[in-house]
Amino acid sequence: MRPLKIILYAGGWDVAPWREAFARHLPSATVLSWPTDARADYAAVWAPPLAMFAEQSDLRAVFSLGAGVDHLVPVMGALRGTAVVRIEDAGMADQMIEYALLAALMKHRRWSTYAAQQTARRWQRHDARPRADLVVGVMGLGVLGGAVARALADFGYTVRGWSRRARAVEGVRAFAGEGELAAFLAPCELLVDMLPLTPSTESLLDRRVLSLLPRGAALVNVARGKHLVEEDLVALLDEGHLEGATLDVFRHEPIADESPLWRHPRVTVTPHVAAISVPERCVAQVAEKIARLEAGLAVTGLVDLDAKY
Ligand code: NDP
Ligand code: OXD
Repeated sequence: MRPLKIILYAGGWDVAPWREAFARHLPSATVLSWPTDARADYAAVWAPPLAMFAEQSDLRAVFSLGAGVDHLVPVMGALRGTAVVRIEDAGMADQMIEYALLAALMKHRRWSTYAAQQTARRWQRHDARPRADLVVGVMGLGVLGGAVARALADFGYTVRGWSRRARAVEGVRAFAGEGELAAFLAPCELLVDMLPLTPSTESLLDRRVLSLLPRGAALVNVARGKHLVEEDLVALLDEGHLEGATLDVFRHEPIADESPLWRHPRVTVTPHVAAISVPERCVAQVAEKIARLEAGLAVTGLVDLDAKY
């Protein structure tokens, strides 16, 4: 391979493990920090500044250091004509499966009911439920959502999935588009959000849509905080329409001290850890894709700049 220059920009993340992974997987490449006077061949970035792309006109591809690409929206105009490639799985699907399965098991095994009974010191047994009784809806059937839906179905839950275009996922009843949203949601006792953040998914989980879930349903948001209208969620929890919510992502991260989500008794908060990018696995994938591009071959994971995912 020709000697390559790669700009590494990790936003607010610790750059050291990424730099070390590049040294292991692309030892002949020069890894640059930004700003730099050099012209790079590739950029691997998280939340990069727009000025980077005004200076770097020789980029052959820009790699997102994560699965989501909403952090690139502010610079997408400057990326027209450049291949934008995102991380596909690289160890994140297994983490998402663990998180969703944990939430599904808690719903299935009535964890919040028993927690409330413990607070009231009430000893009351409830009937066992077969796994197939629990209907789980997964919004987004892509690399991560598709893996989650399949794993929950393999475990024995009744799983339905919703995507933009019709998708076939083994063991999963598939729905597509706005027109099928209400039918998709109607029986889902647990809704797992795995959508990307785009203009069509922003604030999608509002009072209207969440009210289409059956009474007693619970929400898991492991996708993006801006999908959810947080006040509508809190109102539906307080009114008893929703039983609980497990939230990993938020409109503003970290959440403010005064946010009601921290102290709501039926909200579980985790700090954007449902699936953490593993630098070793992500960089191995980026290095493999760079080798393909250098050889004139196609790569997967290309971002559609119009659809914004
Ligand atoms: P993909 O791009 O592979 O999949 C996206 C899915 O969402 C596709 O099935 C797509 O439909 C569907 N979709 C997009 N827009 C719409 C819409 N308007 N209506 C219905 N369906 C829609 O993404 P991944 O599975 O790799 O990742 C999903 C998201 O997970 C990321 O974008 C990121 O935001 C989040 N994430 C969160 C992490 C965390 O730690 N909390 C970690 C990693 C990712 P179609 O199949 O028709 O294209
Ligand atoms: C991602 C994330 O998009 O970590 O990869 O949220």
